[in-house]
Amino acid sequence: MGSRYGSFWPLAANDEHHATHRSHWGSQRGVNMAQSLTGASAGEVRDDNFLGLKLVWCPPGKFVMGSPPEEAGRKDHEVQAAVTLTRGFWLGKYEVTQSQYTRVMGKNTSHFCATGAGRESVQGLDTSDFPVERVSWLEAMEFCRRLTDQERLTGRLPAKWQYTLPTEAQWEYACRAGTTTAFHYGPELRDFQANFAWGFRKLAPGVFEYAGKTAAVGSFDPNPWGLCDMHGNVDEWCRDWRADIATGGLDPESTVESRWRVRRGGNWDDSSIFCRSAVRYGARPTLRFRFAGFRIARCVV
Ligand SMILES: [Ca+2]
Repeated sequence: MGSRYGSFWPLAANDEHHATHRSHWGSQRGVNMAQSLTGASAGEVRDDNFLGLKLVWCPPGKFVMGSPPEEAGRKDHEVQAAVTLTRGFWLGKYEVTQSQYTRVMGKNTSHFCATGAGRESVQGLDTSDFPVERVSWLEAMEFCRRLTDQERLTGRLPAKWQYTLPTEAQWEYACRAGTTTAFHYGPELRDFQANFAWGFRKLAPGVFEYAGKTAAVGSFDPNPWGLCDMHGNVDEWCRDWRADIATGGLDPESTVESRWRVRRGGNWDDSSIFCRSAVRYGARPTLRFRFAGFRIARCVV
């Protein structure tokens, strides 16, 4: 695993949690599921939830968060910091789609859908698999709470595990997937690699269109762990309050209230430098943007 994923250093599997879940579920039908909630290797995919939402295993490990001073487009607040994530977690392979959001929340407030203000730009398109946007941080967390409740009722989710938003550190760790360049693809983000401004979307062989809108999730190549659209498409809410700089350390999460919650990854309307792995933006948790959606994590909290 170490050689395949470059500078990624795996830690030992968390046997303590494994054992706890086995004893709790030992006499119930969830025994096999609970035993196996710890993934085996980076990139393992599960869809063991009522949405069939695909989740990718991100193993425990260490990485350097932030960007080096020489990175093009780098901001001062992207100070590099060593991070250790002591527990593995599952992260959505894709951004949450409009159909998934509607099933859980009973509404679709997206700009780019048949009932949204941007309906003309998606006329004739089925946007079910487009990422949901115009969701606030609070609504994203409510989605996670409802999914958690539902999965606990079915016995698929042990008490210590939750669906939630990833921390900023988890997000960047998963985005990089062992890479240290500005993008998981390398030092540049090129056309046809992501949905970003001045990138182009391939509609058919030889036919290209400037996007200017969201694209169906998974329209572009995944990163080394199989995660799609970490660069561009929609900005993704993270769980943390946005601190001035990321401090690193063990399982970091900024819980000190500030004005903003963190948004990561850039969006369809950003130029490539705003889609870099290290870019850290934020917004008030009540705001909705046609630029911002989310992907979910399943982890021990
Ligand atoms: Ca994205």
